[in-house]
Amino acid sequence: MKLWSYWRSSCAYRVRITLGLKGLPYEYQPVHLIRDGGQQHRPEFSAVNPLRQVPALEVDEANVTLVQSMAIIEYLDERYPKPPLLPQSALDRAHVRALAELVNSGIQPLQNTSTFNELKKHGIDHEAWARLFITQGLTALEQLAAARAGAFLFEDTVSLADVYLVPQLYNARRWGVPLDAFPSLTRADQNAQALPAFSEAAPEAQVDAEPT
Ligand SMILES: N[C@@H](CCC(=O)N[C@@H](CS)C(=O)NCC(=O)O)C(=O)O
Repeated sequence: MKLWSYWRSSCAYRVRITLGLKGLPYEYQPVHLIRDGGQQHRPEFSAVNPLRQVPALEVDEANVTLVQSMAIIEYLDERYPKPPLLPQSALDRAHVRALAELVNSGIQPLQNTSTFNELKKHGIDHEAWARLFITQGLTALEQLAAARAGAFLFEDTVSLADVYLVPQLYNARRWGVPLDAFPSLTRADQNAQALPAFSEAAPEAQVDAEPT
């Protein structure tokens, strides 16, 4: 398999974690989201993903390239079911998907590179914007998760929710969001980061990582 990725992309980070959890080897194809005006805008990449975003994953069947982290991760979970990323019951699966979706559609799009570029054009402080929406989102995530959180965001087993949480907390730290008010989130993050699939997927561990 081949993963189009950028070391600091939280969305590609989710797929890297999943590939690690499933024990799947892959080729890493860097797409620099800043350099040259953003390599995601090159025709060879927009042919892969018309929305010009990483991740994209070329899978090893039917010469297909998948886009959208949720679709990619659910595909990997269905095709390589061990360890499962979703719980047994339909109700629990809905809860775990809601936790992941809160990050996927409720936080990350508001702190995306293209969003920041537009804010800058309008003279808006994108860092304050990022802190505001990440804080609001994580506050909601803590409330939604707390009752059923354990060692991980859903009970005591790694799930899709942790795959979305850890990269989002990486971004929160990057933009200086205080995390003291989110004990369920930080506990799950700490336990997940102790696992090789998470530490090996970390931005700083990627071949295209840059000094910060
Ligand atoms: N919903 C998409 C979002 C993908 C996305 O926003 N990717 C970001 C990096 S995390 C990106 O490539 N941004 C490029 C840009 O905004 O120009 C997914 O989960 O895959």
